Amino acid sequence: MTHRTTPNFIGGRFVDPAGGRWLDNTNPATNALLTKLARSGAEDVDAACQAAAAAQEDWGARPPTERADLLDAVAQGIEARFDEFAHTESADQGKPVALARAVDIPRAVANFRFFAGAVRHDETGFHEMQGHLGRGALNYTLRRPVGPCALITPWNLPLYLLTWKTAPALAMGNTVVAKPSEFTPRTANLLAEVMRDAGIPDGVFNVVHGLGAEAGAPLTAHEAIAAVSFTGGTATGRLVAAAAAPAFKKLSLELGGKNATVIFADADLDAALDGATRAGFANQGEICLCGSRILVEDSVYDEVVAGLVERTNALVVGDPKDPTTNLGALVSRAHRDKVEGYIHLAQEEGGTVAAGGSRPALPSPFDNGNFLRPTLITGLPPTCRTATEEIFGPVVTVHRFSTEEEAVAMANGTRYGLSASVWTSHLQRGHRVAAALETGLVWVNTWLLRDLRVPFGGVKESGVGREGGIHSMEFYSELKNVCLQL
Ligand code: NAD
Ligand code: 6OD
Repeated sequence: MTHRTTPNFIGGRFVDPAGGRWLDNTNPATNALLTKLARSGAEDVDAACQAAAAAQEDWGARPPTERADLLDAVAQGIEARFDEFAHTESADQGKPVALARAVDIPRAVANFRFFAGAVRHDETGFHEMQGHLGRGALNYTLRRPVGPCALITPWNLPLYLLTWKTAPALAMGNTVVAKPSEFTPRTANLLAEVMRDAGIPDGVFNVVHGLGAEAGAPLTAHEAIAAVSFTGGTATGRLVAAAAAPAFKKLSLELGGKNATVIFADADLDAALDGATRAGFANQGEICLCGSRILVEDSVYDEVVAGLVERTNALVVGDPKDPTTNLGALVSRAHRDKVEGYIHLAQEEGGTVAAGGSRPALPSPFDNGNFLRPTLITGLPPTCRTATEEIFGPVVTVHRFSTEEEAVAMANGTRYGLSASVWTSHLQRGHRVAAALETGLVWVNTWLLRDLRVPFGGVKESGVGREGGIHSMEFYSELKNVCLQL
């Protein structure tokens, strides 16, 4: 049987990798071969960067309204192929099609519409200087593109995160070379088709596929690249930062997390239980914002654990195409092995598996997929490895606290600082705890409620910089102040 290939997209054309090498790409739900993926190297990266550099001047000089109209056309193009995008994303990643339909693909559309609107309404600064001896000055600020941007993205929310970077980069007049995750490459190529059909000029959007070390590393280091926006693991982020720093490239890093869900006794417990379960297991727990540590106040601990066990056991794991499925497959066998390793480690560290803990029994062909039941672990010290290292799968630990101070100290007790959610009906406490948490994002009585205008990013080892709204626009542009003596 021959398989379709997933080539690179360079200068407006789909092209095979220069070295003629391909990677097998499989469906996580069955491990059947999906596609042969371009295994690119420095030569392909160079071609993509040259194409981006050649297109930069024209794209950057176009009026923002023209770029915005094209971004709206891209949004429309994704909508026109909505089902194809949703099914492709699910087959690549393992997530339920229903989740791709509800979250990933609508968010990709929203990313283009949002940044089209944002660039149409963009304003820059004006500072009048009162005259000295009657001679004043006017300062006004121009916004200019940065130049070709490298956008490197992970496998958990492939199109969602690729478009979260691509839309503002293009809106601000930059050309792009994207390096999607080698595990989830195909929606990037669908996006390339949509870009081409929408009339995005050749060379403005390029995609190079392949392994991080072979394609991502030369891309980050390429001399034509002026800015690097990376989302992925903290260890990879360190390599990307080291490669970008010597050339003083602009750098945005969105990295790992080990986020706390903090439940106080005064919370609406039904809402908190629903929220904590969703935060723990959405997208198989493969979201950097997932609440993988649930901290519960002493007096309601038993009730909360019972509620969590009931809700966790009720989640359906299996065929991603079945609309009743809550959790699909983990992205790869290796990743499932890693996540299972943490379940074993948790037991060695003294934890008790209160729900899940094993693979589900599924019919063929899903018996060959990378499935794992959603798992709750109790009885672990909050400082142990299972409770402080990023697992990035459907494994959640539950811990008890007795005071607000203890809850905050526990929540802050990891090297990460991406997000948290706090569940309480005490208004003052909600604000107080939100202010004390060492994270870039805090949700109170909700989780993953996103407004695309707000700053998004982490502190500590969860990242550097902010994306979203004006923060993305600032990252993907350079400000130039002009001071005019009157
Ligand atoms: P990863 O770091 O392994 O890979 C991310 C991307 O980087 C991939 O495209 C990969 O090919 C590429 N890459 C790998 N080595 C590289 C190198 N040396 N130079 C340049 N590029 C390289 O991450 P992953 O396993 O795909 O994703 C999971 C991780 O991403 C988790 O840690 C998760 O928390 C994190 N993540 C963070 C956010 C956020 O917004 N903070 C969002 C999603 C995922
Ligand atoms: O919602 C977003 O904008 C965003 N960047 C989410 C990242 C999720 C990480 O897995």
